[in-house]
Amino acid sequence: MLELFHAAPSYYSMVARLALAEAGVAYVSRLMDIHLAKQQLSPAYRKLNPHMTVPTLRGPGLLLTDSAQILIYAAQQAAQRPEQSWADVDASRAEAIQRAVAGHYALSIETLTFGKVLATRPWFKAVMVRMLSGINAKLERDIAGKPDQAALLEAKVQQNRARLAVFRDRPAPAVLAEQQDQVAAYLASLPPVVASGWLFGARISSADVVLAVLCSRLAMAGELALLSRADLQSWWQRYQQRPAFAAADLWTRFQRRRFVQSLLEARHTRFS
Ligand SMILES: N[C@@H](CCC(=O)N[C@@H](CS)C(=O)NCC(=O)O)C(=O)O
Repeated sequence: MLELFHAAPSYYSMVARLALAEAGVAYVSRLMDIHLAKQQLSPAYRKLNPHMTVPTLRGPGLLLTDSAQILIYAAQQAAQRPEQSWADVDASRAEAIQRAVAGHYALSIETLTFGKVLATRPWFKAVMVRMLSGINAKLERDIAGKPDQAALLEAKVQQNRARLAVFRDRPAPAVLAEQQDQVAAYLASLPPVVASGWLFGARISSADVVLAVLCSRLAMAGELALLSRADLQSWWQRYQQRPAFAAADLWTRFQRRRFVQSLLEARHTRFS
């Protein structure tokens, strides 16, 4: 049986959940607390996923540590069931689909999300700076104690320094405006969608999966106005009706109670 290590409100976890739901791949849910307990930094999870991020998909002879890999795996699984296969199997469309997926992965969803939070709730900056500095202090202690893992831990420290350089040192409205421009340019680059179809024809594709998660995040961040194209708005309305959309638990608003519940549930998750 496959196990998906993921966090309820996490963007890339949602990519994995939607990809697996669209491909009809069943898995056991292993919820993680990446926010307060920070289970992604624990030595046991680090062994599973050295990037210390979610999602991770584990199964017999399978370990995928990135949502992009899980998306490819899901497309391959879908291809094995003709009634569920995605447009990705169509050689004439594969390259354009891959470009659309790569364009999505070039966006910094985290910068968009927290740029918005900080632009609208400036008090959150102190919380975020304290959190990132605290994590780095802990990682630096770990580096001293575990020289064999120093390179990976050091990479995480550098990533947090880069986050501080954006969220602490730059004005949030400028950070947000930059991300809004990038998302707008990405959305403008997508192909025109015909009524009742998906991005690349009559079947969904990997690009539809990532666009659905992007739209969910834009909705949650109050940035859905960036979806200005009428064809994409109608695509988004239709996508939300797909059974996989509900099955994948895509968050279009922050659900405080469910967030807390997921943190409690995550306490029981083991990684070995
Ligand atoms: N490239 C990775 C990115 C994963 C990622 O950044 N996940 C976030 C949650 S959406 C995470 O685990 N953050 C925790 C951390 O960076 O400590 C993927 O696509 O899986």
